[in-house]
Amino acid sequence: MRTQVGIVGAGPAGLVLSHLLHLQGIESVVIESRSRQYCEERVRAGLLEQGTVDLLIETGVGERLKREGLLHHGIKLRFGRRTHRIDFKDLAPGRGVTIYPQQKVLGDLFDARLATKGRIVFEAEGVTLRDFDRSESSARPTIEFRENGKPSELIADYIAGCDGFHGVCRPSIPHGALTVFERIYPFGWLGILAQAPPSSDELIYAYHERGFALLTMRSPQISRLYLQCKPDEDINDWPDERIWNELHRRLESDEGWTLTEGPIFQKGVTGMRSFVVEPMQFGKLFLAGDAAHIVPPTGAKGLNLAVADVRILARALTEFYRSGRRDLLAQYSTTCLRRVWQVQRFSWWMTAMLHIFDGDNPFDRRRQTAELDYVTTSRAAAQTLAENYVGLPMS
Ligand code: FAS
Ligand code: PHB
Repeated sequence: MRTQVGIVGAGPAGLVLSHLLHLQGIESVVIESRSRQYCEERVRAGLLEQGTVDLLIETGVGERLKREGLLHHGIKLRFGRRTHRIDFKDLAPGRGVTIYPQQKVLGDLFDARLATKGRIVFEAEGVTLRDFDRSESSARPTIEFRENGKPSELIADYIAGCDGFHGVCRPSIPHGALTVFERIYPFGWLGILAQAPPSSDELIYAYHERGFALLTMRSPQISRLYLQCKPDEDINDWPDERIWNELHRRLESDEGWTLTEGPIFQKGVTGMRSFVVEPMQFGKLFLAGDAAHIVPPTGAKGLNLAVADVRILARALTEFYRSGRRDLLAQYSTTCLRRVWQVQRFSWWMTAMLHIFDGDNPFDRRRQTAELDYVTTSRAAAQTLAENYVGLPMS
């Protein structure tokens, strides 16, 4: 097969890129190792920044998002059994966040790509890359894979590595050509989906001596809740009753608020890390999304950062095919990394402010409480949180 842009991975990064390129008349083929059903059933992010929502709506894949997305103009911080609201209408006018599951974002994009005869190879096996590491025009970047057991290859002008943290694209880059920046947190998140109407109209981030807790949602009928846990926590040690007991304790308040329980139909544990590789490109291979960087989910930035990367990559590829300009392609990594580090800073800050770190002394607890007190009483501090949370303006 021959195409202009070969994309590895049908997550938010790969599908948004393929969609944006299509709108510019640029051909792409997406190579995905899983089935469509698996991709659409994988429970991941649920919160979209204003910029992500605007892009999906502007580019014609926002109909269901407009109908079903839950627009929020604030979040709540809970500590010391009291709740404090961060008001986006006041602190980041015109910008909010929207609760809309990642699975549905992918579903909308799959529908759009396939409706316009977009080529997506599902269940591709043994994906490997070659000849991407030379920038000469003679280079023939190639993605090799097996489709239905049959060896196949896709030759492209450029390859976009959108295959997530555990993909093959980043490891395909010669060792030493990339610099890795990483911080692994001494805790994880135990997340549940429950058939229970959300007990709050906005997200509640709770700081508690027993550990962090987050109340979020997927719809007016489905709650999503997270608990700070050990990084290697065994989910079998958490029967539903224990999960609800712990959530009640960590989300406790003196404001006459109660948490509504319901049947838990999904639960899992995810580890937490901050991770960045530099540069985000090598020869004719461009890394985007989780393939290049991971943020702890406390700031709800993972999916949004993936979309921000491919917005920049699509613009650079469009300029190349339109005018032969290569400068935007050459600047791709530098342009992305500015936002990546801003988002890394915010996600680390939210994580450090709201989680209990093992072995930290009482000084840290007082410091964290003082930080929460400052963020919820200083307009300047609250505005900093708000503008980062709704999403920094796109470059
Ligand atoms: P993705 O990982 O989404 O997509 C990569 C795609 O590449 C996948 O479809 C994969 O199957 C495919 N692939 C992998 N290897 C391949 C290979 N060798 N060949 C071909 N295809 C290959 N973010 C939040 O903001 N809030 C959350 O609550 C949240 N929860 C998360 C929970 C989990 C368990 C994880 C892992 C992430 C979570 N995230 C969350 C972050 C998440 O949303 C990611 O940032 C987002 O999916 C990144 O999108 P992509 O870069 O497209 O990578
Ligand atoms: C989610 O809805 O899954 C979610 C929301 C906010 C976060 C993390 C996850 O910070």
